[in-house]
Amino acid sequence: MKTEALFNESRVICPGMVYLPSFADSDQLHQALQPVLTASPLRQMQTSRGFPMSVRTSNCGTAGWISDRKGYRYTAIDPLTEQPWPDMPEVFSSLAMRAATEAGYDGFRPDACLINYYVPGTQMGAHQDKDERDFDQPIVSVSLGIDARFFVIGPERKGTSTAVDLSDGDVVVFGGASRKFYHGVRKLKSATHAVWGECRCNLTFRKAL
Ligand SMILES: O=C(O)CCC(=O)C(=O)O
Repeated sequence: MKTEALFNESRVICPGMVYLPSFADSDQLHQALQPVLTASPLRQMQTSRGFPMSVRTSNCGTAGWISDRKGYRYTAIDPLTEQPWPDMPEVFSSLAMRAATEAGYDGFRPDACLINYYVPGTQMGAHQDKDERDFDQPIVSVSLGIDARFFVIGPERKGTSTAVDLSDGDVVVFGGASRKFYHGVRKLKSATHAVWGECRCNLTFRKAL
């Protein structure tokens, strides 16, 4: 892997992308997540090329992001349970709205929360979030559990990346110029968190529809 610059300053990672350390209440979110995962369990989705995704996922909100051989999209119905996705807990939506406002994006009202579950050894390759209708709306990404190295490249997949080491409770908001920047998560190192155990949970809030 090429060396990448490690971001260690406060707030602005790159134009439009704001880092809010220790912004989220991890215990409260952990509690609120349990009934969501009972209703719509974590599962390993397939990429459009038929490969299993590294992370397990689920969703809550009126729209849920899915991936299968037909491609990437939002659905109102969970294909696993054939029921609507569970409601987004109020503590989730209020956190996402507060974080967006804090980062300078007023009026954000998420309708989708993608839940990404990482265990040590899993990762997320560089990608853009571009399945949403309105790219003027930011994305709020909440890190819970064990640490992970998040990286952002820019509008093209190729280029120098900037890395940010994210810990439990950290939030990254990306909108404006960075809304469609390529980003991802490096392979997780082994660790254990007192509440989340040997895993990292990422909640990604979006206005999908
Ligand atoms: O896990 C993360 O911090 C990033 C998740 C992500 O990039 C995504 O869901 O699109």
